[in-house]
Formats: sequence, C-alpha cells, structure tokens
Amino acid sequence: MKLLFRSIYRVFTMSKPQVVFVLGGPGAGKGTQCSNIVSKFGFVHLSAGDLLRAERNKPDSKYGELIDTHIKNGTIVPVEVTCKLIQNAMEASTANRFLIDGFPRNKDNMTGWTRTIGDQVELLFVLFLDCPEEICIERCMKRGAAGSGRADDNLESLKKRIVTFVNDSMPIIEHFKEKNLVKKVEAGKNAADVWVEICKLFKDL
Ligand code: UP5
Ligand code: MG
Repeated sequence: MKLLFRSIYRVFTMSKPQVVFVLGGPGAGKGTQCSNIVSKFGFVHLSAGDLLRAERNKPDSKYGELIDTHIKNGTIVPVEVTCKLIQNAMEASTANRFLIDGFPRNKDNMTGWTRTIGDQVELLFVLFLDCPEEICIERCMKRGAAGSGRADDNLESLKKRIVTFVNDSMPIIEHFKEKNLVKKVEAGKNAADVWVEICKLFKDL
C-alpha cells in the first residue's frame, strides 16, 4: 500500500524509486560489492537470497519448506514468493535507491517482476559481476568450510547452482544486454580491484 501512495506522490514529483539489479553466478561477489555500494553511494541493499533465507527461518512461514528445497537444489523459488518479499522490503524503506541482488534470475522472475512492480520503479541498469565458474565454486566452498552455515555451500548444491545460473539466469542477462542495460565488471579479481571498477559505474549517478 505504501508503495502505491509513493507511486501516486511520484506521479506529481515525476520520480520513481531507482533500482539496480545485481546479477552474477554463486560467489561472484554480489553481496560483498553491494555492501561497498551501500557504504559509499547510499543505496539500500535487498538480497533476494537473504530475504528468502529470512522467510524460511520464520517458524510460522508457509513457504519455509518450499524455499529450503529450492535453495538446497539450487533451483529458483516461484516469483510470487520472492517478489512479495522484495516489494515488502521496498515498502518498509524510505529510501529511493535500491540494489536488488540476485534477482531476476529466470523468465518466471522477469514476468512476475514486470507484472507486479516493473513500471513503478526506474531500472537504472544491471550490474553483471562476471566471474569464472571455478572461482565461484572455490569462493563458496571456502565460505562453507569457514562455517557460513549456508545449506547450499557444498559441492553438490554448487554444481546445481552453476547449472541454474548458466541455463536460467544467463538468458536474463542477455535479455537486458539487448536493451543496452548491462554494465559488466570482471569479478574474478580481488575484491578491491573489482570495487574500483564498480565505483566508476556509480560515481556519476
Ligand atoms: N568473495 C567475494 N568477492 C571476492 C573476491 N573478489 N575475491 C575473493 N573472495 C571474494 O561472496 C562469496 C564469498 O566469496 C564470500 O566468502 C566473500 O567473502 C568472497 P558473496 O559476496 O557472498 O557473493 P554472492 O555473489 O553474493 O554469492 P551468493 O552465494 O550469495 O550467490 P548466490 O546467487 O548463489 O546466492 P543467493 O543468496 O543470491 O541465492 C541463493 C539461492 O536462493 C538460489 O540458489 C536460489 O535457490 C534462491 N533464490 C531464488 O530462488 N530466487 C531469487 O530471486 C534469489 C535466490
Ligand atoms: Mg549473496
């Protein structure tokens, strides 16, 4: 509802909430770099994965089991669930600029987003963190070994996450590329070097 009022307000002020989608394979550094962007450029970070894990952890959630199964299998939760969580988080915020991390990651996500939120926001661009598969796996395995507690930081889930990324998420990135909306950063380098490249994309917004 708040988003609706805000939308009405923005009809008069001509401004909509601004969104950057942050996409990339598992362990590409989406969360790490989003934290940097929040600190330096004042965006609000909404990680679809974090929102889903928080929902799964609620004892009374009717989606807990569904989310858990998808996360362990590296498959994608139906958009109705994810989009609602993103929408609620946006409505709960007074901010005007959002990083939406790890979404949209398949066709179902795209359709659902376009149907429910699409026109109410201004999509600035898509930040694509392009990271080689073996580095993605190495980073997530290392994080798992250090005790991340994530149910999907194991080799079996990771292989599935990579397959989903290649088959389902890359076509979405291609779709945005055709619309000239993708800004790609080589994400296999060390975090500080990746950050230097990202700063160049955000400094004049
Ligand atoms: N690290 C980061 N950058 C580094 C660098 N440059 N050099 C060396 N190390 C670096 O980083 C991962 C690890 O690498 C960390 O230990 C970090 O210190 C280090 P992180 O910043 O967390 O990378 P990120 O890309 O965020 O990796 P993440 O594992 O979160 O990506 P996923 O896309 O796999 O996970 P997400 O949480 O988005 O989704 C999990 C699951 O939720 C999905 O598989 C899916 O089942 C479900 N999901 C949906 O169904 N729908 C959605 O919309 C979203 C998720
Ligand atoms: Mg993440």
